Amino acid sequence: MNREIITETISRQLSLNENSKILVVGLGETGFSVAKFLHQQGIPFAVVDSRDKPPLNDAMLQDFPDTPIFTGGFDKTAFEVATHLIVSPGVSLQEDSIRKAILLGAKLLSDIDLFACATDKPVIAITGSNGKSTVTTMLGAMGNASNVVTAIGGNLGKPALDLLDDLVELYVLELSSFQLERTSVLNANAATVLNVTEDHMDRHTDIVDYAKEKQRVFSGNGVMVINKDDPVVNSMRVENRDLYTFSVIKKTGFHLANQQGENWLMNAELAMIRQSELAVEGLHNVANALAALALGTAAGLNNVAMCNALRSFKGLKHRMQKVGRINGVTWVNDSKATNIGACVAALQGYHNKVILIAGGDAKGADMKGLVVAIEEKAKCVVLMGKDAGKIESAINGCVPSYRVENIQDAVKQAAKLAEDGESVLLSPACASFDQYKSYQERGDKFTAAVMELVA
Ligand code: UMA
Ligand code: ADP
Repeated sequence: MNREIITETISRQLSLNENSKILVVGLGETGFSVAKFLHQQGIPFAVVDSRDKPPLNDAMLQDFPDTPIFTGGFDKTAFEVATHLIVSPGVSLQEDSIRKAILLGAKLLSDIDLFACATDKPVIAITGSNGKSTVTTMLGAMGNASNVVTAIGGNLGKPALDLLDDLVELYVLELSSFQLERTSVLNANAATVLNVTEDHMDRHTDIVDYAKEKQRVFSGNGVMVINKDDPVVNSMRVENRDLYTFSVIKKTGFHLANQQGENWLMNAELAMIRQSELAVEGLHNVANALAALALGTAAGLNNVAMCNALRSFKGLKHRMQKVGRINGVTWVNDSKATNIGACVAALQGYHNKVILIAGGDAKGADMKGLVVAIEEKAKCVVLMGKDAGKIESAINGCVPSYRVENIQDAVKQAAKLAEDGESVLLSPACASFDQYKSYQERGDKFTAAVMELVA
């Protein structure tokens, strides 16, 4: 889309123009992508970040030396004069300065709103508590295998605005509840909420509020892709909208069926691909593949190409990633399991009992949701991090538990407990931020500690 059309769309849909007083809140990846976009559009803005030295501060000073930047707190005056706030997902909308500015009449926007105004190409939007990155990546591969130039990003990888390119024919966006809660003009051609289980309870009032924000992915009039196995998602259906459903239990649009002794992923009566041909394991990944097939079909992708992409998709790092087999013990890195639902899905994939390493920052979740799966599938648990005690109290001695200081000690402890033929699973059910920069750092340190066992 050319600059004039984008300017006109932004002005019409977001009432945003060169006279607006725009405040970009947050100078991380999102804030910087917004700054680049507004600059390109010739729209002036200021930036604020509560941190003393936000990550993109230097880049901002270098690329946009004339833009006012306020750091080390939320500058009161900057918020008072703002007519529009473009708020990064890491910043809570409950922040005093934001609430006050909105009460004074400032309009709340997100980078996704800007993105939505800046493209007329098809967009697939994916949210859910778990599986977003997996399904987004599957769709990226499916699009490119269908010879459709496909760009993926959002909560995963590049911020949405950095993806904009005239050559792109299909955008696939992973969206978090934080991105969705501040977005109002997205109208994706196809969208899904993969599942809803408790997460981010430190930022949302309760699971109802969290689900409501996720539901915003369906705003507009695109195709809804609904998980029939999740009652919360199933209740999000809207009358008179194009709908695809998927299920790993029931016969519905996209489903799993046994044909002549083999499980097939089906689109109605059409057998698309055998479950055994998927390169990723676990029933949750079958659900992910069905969701991706439904979204891809809604976007008009080619059936053969979609199935070929699924055959080649080996899964992402830090998600049920086999790290190695040492002295007969298999070590698995599922550091991205940052909530209860992901940890339960990981445990459910095992036939034999495992040694589970869990703990970290529970983000306000009630750890009772882990108990049944731990009782059924864990021989014992090794617990670390801020909320280790919360898990210990929840499981109340149903299996033995061991407290450790960090991931290296967890690996040493698990190595003592594991016997030939068993598996050790890092699937923390918690975020990593209490002890590590990210789930990636936690997973990498786990892998390094496992490798040291070989040495
Ligand atoms: N922060 C402050 N003060 C500020 C601004 C931010 O303290 O003024 C803190 C936030 O509380 C947060 C951190 O800085 O702890 C980063 O916040 P940000 O909004 O600047 O983050 P970005 O760098 O823009 O990254 C965001 C997403 N991060 C979050 O939602 C926390 C990234 O998702 C996303 O990839 C990126 O935008 C591009 O779209 C990461 C994430 O952890 C992977 N997402 C959460 C998740 O998946 O569970 C939702
Ligand atoms: P997200 O982007 O939503 O965090 P990922 O694909 O990165 O999702 O996976 C995060 C965690 O959730 C991993 O531990 C993974 O094994 C698990 N997971 C993936 N898909 C599902 C699903 N459909 N249901 C439950 N857990 C899942």
